[in-house]
Amino acid sequence: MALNVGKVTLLCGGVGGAKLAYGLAQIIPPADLSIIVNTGDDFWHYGLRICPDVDTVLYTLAGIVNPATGWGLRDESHHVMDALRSRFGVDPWFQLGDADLATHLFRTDQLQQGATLTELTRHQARSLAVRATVLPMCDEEMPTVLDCADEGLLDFQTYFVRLRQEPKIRWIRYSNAAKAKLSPAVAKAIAEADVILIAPSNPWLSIAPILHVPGIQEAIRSRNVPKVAVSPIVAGKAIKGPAAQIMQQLGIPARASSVARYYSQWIDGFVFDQQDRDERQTLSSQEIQRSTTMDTLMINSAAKIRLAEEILTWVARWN
Ligand code: FO1
Repeated sequence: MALNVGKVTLLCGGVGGAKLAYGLAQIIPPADLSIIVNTGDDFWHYGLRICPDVDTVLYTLAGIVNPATGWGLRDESHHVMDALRSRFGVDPWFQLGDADLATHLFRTDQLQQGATLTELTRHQARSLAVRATVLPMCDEEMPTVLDCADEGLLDFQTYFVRLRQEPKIRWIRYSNAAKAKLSPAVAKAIAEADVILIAPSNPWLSIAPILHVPGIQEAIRSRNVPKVAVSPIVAGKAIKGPAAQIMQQLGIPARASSVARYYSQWIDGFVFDQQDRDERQTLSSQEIQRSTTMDTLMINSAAKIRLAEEILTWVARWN
């Protein structure tokens, strides 16, 4: 089903957000879809610039993502990581597949030649025949840093992958935000959107970094169009990853309504999962004007497309 709701701009993180991006890409013309992707997870590793969420979104839209993990490439080999381990005794705790390494080599080389992340991501998208506009949240490095109870300050991937999200988070820093700028491409995607969506990504690790790019909150608030977030919390648990555990550590009740309240200053609609009908009743229309329930679990391609359709059909009825 093709839906005519105009231009849609999605804010998203990696695996979970990419699923909704995929659903949207199947039902709206590519020229009408922009995806602003978190780059707070990005880091330098073996001298290479790695942008996990941007790559996850691109690989997902291109249909070449590893279905078992939701990140990396399908049918991937790992000769380089194996050689690092066997020849040099290095622990390849962050697994970079051989073909995926080509992405990081290309990106690093382009950055060193003076390309911006936005420009080279456009190049990457073109090479993968991805026609939707995929935008890094900004061109500057803005690493998310976790302040943890026992370990102190940890960079994102050390916390997330190396330490398996076990450290107890005390605080999250969206570092370098003061030096980041709203890129013209991100400003345009927000200014021209007829609908702004927030994917069911981790609010504190994936969406908050985007919202900390200077000027982006004002840009979103200034738009008088439907602005809708989809809950990443279902029945008190995160669909994927440590969102619920982080909420508890930060003293926030691990409930979908907490996420709705966190987003309430930017959005006017919230999608709860169908399992959270009771939870929805706890949210007043003063807090968020509109809310609804849907099956948000996106367990296969059909479910991703169905959720995208239901969200856009819902907002199309607002006027
Ligand atoms: N996640 C893991 O749990 N282990 C890995 O070794 C790993 C490698 C990796 C390589 C490239 C890439 O684009 C993503 C990768 N991820 C890996 C996923 C990534 O760490 C996280 O899922 C995101 O940063 C959170 O959105």
